[in-house]
Amino acid sequence: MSNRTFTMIKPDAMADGHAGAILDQIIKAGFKIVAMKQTRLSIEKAGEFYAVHKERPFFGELTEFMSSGPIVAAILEKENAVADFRTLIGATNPANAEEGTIRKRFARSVGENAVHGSDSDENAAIEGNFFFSAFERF
Ligand code: DAT
Ligand code: MG
Repeated sequence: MSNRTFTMIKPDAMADGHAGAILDQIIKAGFKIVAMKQTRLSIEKAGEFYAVHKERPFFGELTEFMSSGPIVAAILEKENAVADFRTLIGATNPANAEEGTIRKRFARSVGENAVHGSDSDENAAIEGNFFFSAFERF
């Protein structure tokens, strides 16, 4: 069990002006920000990040959406980070997300669902390395 996870504030939440409120909720939940940047994914980079989903029917929609505007990428630290962060963000589809979760509060839809959260310690490390250099995530 690692103490780090990786998140993105997705283009919908950025465009809707929710970045500040989302970061506030993350910090108040006890996560420390290890590294953070605002950036933008090309459609190719979005495809690389979500390569595990490339055979899914929504892959084109997903990569188009994720490259449609700026995002905030961050590495977060907390005991039990991966599982606790998944609980904090709620279900993939905001319609099924618990009341008070980030996706329930801020997501538009299953496709435009406000935030990413890593699903395993291994992926948290891979995803953090995708955006941040060794020096940035020290
Ligand atoms: P999560 O982001 O909760 O880990 P996932 O890994 O299954 O969910 O899917 C990655 C992203 O793909 C998800 O955040 C939004 C998009 N997505 C998933 N299922 C979808 C669907 N049925 N229709 C459209 N987009 C979908
Ligand atoms: Mg996932």
